[in-house]
Amino acid sequence: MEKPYSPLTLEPEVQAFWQQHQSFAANENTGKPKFYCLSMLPYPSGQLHMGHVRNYTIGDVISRLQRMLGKEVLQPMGWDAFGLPAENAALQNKVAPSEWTQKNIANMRTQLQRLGFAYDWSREIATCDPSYYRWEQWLFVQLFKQDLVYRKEALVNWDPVDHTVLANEQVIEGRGWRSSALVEQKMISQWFFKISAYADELLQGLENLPGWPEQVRTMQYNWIGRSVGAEVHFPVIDKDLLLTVYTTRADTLYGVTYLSIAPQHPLALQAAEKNPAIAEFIEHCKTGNIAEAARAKMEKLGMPSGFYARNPLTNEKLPIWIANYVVMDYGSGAVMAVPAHDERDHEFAQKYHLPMKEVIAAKDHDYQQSAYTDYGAVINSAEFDGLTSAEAKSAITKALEKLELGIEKIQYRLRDWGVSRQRYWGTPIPIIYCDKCGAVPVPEKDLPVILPQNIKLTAPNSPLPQLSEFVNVKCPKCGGAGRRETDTFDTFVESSWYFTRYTCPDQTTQMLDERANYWLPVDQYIGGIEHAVLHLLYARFFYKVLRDQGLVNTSEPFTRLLTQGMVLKDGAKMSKSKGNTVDPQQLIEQYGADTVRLFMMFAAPPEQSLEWSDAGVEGAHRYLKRLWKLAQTYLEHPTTHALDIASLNVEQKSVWQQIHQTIQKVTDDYTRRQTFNTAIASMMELTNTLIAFANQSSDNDRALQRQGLETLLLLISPIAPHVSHFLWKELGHTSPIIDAAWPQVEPAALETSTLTWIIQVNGKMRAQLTLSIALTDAEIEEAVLAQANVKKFITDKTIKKIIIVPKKLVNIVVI
Ligand code: ANZ
Ligand code: ZN
Repeated sequence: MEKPYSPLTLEPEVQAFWQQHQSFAANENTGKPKFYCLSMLPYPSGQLHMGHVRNYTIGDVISRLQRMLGKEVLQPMGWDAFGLPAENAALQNKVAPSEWTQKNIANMRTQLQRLGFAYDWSREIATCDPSYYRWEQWLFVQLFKQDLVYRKEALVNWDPVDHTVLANEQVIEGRGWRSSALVEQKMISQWFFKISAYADELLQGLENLPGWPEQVRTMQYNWIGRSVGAEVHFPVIDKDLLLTVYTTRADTLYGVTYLSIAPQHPLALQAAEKNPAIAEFIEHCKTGNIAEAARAKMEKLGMPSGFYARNPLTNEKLPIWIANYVVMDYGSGAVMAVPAHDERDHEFAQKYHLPMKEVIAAKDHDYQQSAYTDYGAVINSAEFDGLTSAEAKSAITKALEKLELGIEKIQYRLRDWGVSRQRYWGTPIPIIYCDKCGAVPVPEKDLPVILPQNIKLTAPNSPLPQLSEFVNVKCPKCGGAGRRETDTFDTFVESSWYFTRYTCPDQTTQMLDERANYWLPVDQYIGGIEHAVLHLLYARFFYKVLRDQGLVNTSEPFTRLLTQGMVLKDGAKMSKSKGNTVDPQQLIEQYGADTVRLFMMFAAPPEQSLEWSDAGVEGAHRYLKRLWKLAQTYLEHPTTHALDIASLNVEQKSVWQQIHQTIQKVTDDYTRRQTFNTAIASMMELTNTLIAFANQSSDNDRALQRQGLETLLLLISPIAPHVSHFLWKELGHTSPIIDAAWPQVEPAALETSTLTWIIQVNGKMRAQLTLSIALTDAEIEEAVLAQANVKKFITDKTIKKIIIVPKKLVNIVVI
């Protein structure tokens, strides 16, 4: 009786074997080349979703493949465990965030283990663990000493009803998510990482990342947003004061018709002192989301400040407006407005009936209708007329420099990274405030600053400021009364360096040790495209910071990046909010992990979106059953006979050839192309061939059958590791398939069995002849001389010599 394929009993057995043998513990001392394969760590929401399953299956396939290719592989897993959902759940379910998080981690760990991912679980990290975040606090203190972190006032979203700061995602259409109150912008003191100090290097480094998708590099390039422009100083009339603007279009200086400043600009605040209407307007500008994307869509609003300035070159008198579209934290918070050539200025000027002046020639363009934003020939600009935009930019900047009223300036869109969050569930910022000493970093010996645990949240704001035993501490410098910082870090801080800590998670005396330099950089990183900018940029920044602290000795953390596509159902992204999710757990319980993994890899190439299909899952399952049956059929009459290649007949030879063609194709698809779906398709074809060939009975037939079956198991084992482990053992192997070497192509098998020769007589082609490759030179000559057309040209002639150009051509020289 044939054994049925029962993944639900087989898979846990295989997993127990791996666990018992610590099969995936990574070791620094094997002498093998290393391969660090990393998937982005999940937020422990409680349940894995299909997006996770896809991401982690891709990573696992690559890891297992690299192991078989002879590498020592590190594939770790951990938890991005701080963050807002734990606080929301705590409020709703009256359970401490720590408890909720730990429970979710336990649940998701079980799910990952049930999928058979080859993680080194001994290196698991949870970012909410003090043994992890203490090193983040330690690094912050080092950076504090080196002036790479600083404190300044910055805007936050403030909910005036709940009396709490809101994250951008908690502001829904300008209102607080719980209170529905109109959100206000509030200035509070916050901590910043000086990422701008690395802007140029972050930009340059993008050139050296050929293993990254072009799209991601472009997004980072734009995000860093290097622009070369000029600072221009406009003398303010009746004041001993210059209003400085930043412009990328110095060529349009003669087209400036007004100036606009941000509502938070010092000049605006000055105007407000004497004018209640202005004060009210500035107050009004404080509502709404602080997020730049949300603000860009807002209606343009403005008010004249009552101040005027002069154009530094023309002396023209220009009104200074306060405008909501000017942001305080870019450039100098002031803009020289050129409505004829800038869209925002155009919209504003139309609304407030401000003049427009055309200074770039545009054919067939009505600048009253819309701004002409292209470059061109300069007009209406005195001695600069006729220059191109590029020429005018530099000529006008030079003229300004002479007057000391302007200077060329490089500006980055990238802002310093504000990391203070007024939330409970995060890493405490290790700072103590003292009236005498100011902000004092917590001494290293007092780290970690542990977040108070088991706090039940009763209100949406952080309980930390109310915890007097947490807040009231001595100043580390003077011993006087101090107050602990009660803000916590943005959770992006934890995810900016977690991948370095996997290399030495048990290290208790330093952040990283020499193992970091053994494993890093990550050879292959896999994650969602939604992290193209923030996470991947912050991680690159942190890595350079770690390098400059002497903790790692390379400059880029991720050599190769794969951004997996979305999982769709009926064309829409699978998501809870759309109610179109498929639960991975349920599928595993029905079909087993191998089926789910195979479906994921077969349905689409990893970078493309994957359309969910129940039929596709069924198909994957059916394939594994066919593979199973093929093995069982072979096992009815197994053999130890070695394949005798010399005696293969035509049919056997073609099977042998297909086995090796499949190895070649699958290897290329797995490694170079990373198209696992086409690899699987060719394995399926080979399976069909072997099934058709299954009932042969000679020793050589069965030896060939065995080679085919073993090859299939090896090739599919990174994708379906359980069934291949099981069958490999049934075939009689004593060491597990994970330790087997990747199959090698036999070049002889790829050679076709015949060759087509060109036959010449005295250098003229007279025939083509297809012959077996097994023929000797003498046999080839014999066959050539017997060919009818050749015969015609050599009768009555004397053969002087016969030249054989191997595998190509035979030339008969006659006289
Ligand atoms: C005059 C001008 C004329 C501009 C024109 C554009 C087109 P990038 O390229 O992103 O660096 N700007 C400067 N500071 C600003 C602020 N704080 N808030 C809002 N806008 C600001 O953008 C630089 C351009 O953005 C600058 O060049 C300035 O407008 C505006 F035909 O100056 B421009
Ligand atoms: Zn002090």
